[in-house]
Amino acid sequence: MTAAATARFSPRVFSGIQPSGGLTLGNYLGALKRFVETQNAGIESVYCIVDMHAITVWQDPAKLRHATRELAAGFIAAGIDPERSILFNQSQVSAHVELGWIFTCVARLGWMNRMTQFKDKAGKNAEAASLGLYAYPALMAADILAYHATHVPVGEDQKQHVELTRDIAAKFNHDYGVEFFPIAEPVIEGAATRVMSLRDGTKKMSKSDPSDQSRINLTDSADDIAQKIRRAKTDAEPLPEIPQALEGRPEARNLVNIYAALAGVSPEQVLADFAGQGFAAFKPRLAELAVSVLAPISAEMGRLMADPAEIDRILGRGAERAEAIARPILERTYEIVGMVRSRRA
Ligand code: AQP
Repeated sequence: MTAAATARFSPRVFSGIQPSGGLTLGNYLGALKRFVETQNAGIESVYCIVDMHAITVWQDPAKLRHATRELAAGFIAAGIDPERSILFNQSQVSAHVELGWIFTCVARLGWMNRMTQFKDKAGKNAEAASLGLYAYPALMAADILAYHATHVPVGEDQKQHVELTRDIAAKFNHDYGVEFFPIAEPVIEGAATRVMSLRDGTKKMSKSDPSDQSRINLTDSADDIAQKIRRAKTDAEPLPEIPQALEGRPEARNLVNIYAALAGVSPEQVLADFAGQGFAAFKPRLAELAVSVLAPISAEMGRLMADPAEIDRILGRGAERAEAIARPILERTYEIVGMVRSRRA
């Protein structure tokens, strides 16, 4: 963010994940792992399980409840401390939806028509997609701006939505002659900003991909992880010496990037260690590494999921803390827009 656009806002991070299925390695490397780093760097962080976004595509209610709790367990198992960070589910803080409506009235149809994720998710049958799926980015802008968040760590796929959030904030500030909302910055860093499907290196690894073989789930057993990596699509060439030589080899590049992100090293370093070796040698090492990182997270998720009441308590407490930040910002927004607010609290 430019210094001018955010100078008067203290740094605050907001990010969210949808409980639209189990967590994938893509969510872990592109989001969760980085959330933990941000929290540990001491930056005030608000993390949201965006259940209202999840229902833009129909969700089975029992599965949605389970996925929400499992996602909370995933956040905590990955290292989010609900005392230091604020962790809650979106539907418990109505400020998101209220501000979302105001932003639905600020955002322009032309802007929404350019959102590539809607085109990808709605596919050829856009007429049958929900209105919510189309309007989703306005709610996402509200998620971020209800906290006056200045930084939004996301994977590459969400960059366009954070840019739309900036446009909405700027238009609101301009239309009402205020400097009320910060122009939040997407933070897209690391070797795994876009983890690709194990079956198709040109497609994002996604929790809603119909093929379970396309992704590694955080709840997969060690055997499943090893088997999925063994079967991952690759080519017959050995690994090259430099990342540039992976051009035109999306599957190979993906596995190298995954290795680098899991090991916390650069892709250059991975290739320095594996150049000249084929996938028969590389895949077992990658599987071993993935299991060593994910097995403790998966075990901790299992332990937390044994006590859903405690998870609900954590989410409830997080929602109260989130509300305490978002409600005054929303009330001020109502005032700016010209709503009469005469009800006694
Ligand atoms: N493959 C990925 N690589 C890197 N980052 C990723 N993220 C998701 N997939 C990858 C990041 O995870 C965060 C949460 O994403 P989300 O669940 O809110 O929505 P999404 O991006 O639509 O993720 P999915 O897994 O593809 O969900 P479905 O299948 O429900 O659409 C975001 O920061 C995202 O960038």
